[in-house]
Amino acid sequence: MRNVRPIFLNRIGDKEGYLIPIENNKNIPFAIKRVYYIWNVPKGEERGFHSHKKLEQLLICIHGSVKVKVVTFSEEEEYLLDSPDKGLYIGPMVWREMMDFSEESVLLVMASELYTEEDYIRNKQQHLNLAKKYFCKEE
Ligand code: T46
Repeated sequence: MRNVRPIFLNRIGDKEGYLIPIENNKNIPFAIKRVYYIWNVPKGEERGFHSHKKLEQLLICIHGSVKVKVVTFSEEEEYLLDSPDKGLYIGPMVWREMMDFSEESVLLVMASELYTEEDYIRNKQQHLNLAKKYFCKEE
């Protein structure tokens, strides 16, 4: 799917435990300007419901699991993030919804830009219109 791809993060270590380094423009396709994490999400709660005009992000569920639904305008996919070595890259103009947070899950997100509400599209119809223009221009 355009602007979305799973990224497998190589773990280092064995019996002594694991370590995963994340390096700008090396195993992820952007430079990190911001990191945040989401946890303590009550059972049944859903988050997201927006897209971003420019922002690129990498999502990793470092504890527990979460489902992420992603939508451009013509394509829709669902990913299960259930391991610290499974990353999900989400680029611009992709609607995302996060659901089925397991108890005690922690979703870690690395972002290419500082936070600004101006980059958000929080209306689904507006997203679909803008995403159609964005992806059709690319073809
Ligand atoms: C995304 C998914 C995966 C800040 O003040 N700074 C920040 O860096 C962020 C991310 C949020 N906020 C504020 C904005 C809202 O008042 O925190 C509040 C909750 O944010 P939001 O409702 O956007 O959270 P989610 O979980 O729906 O979405 C977040 C990110 O905003 C979004 O970019 O892709 O996680």
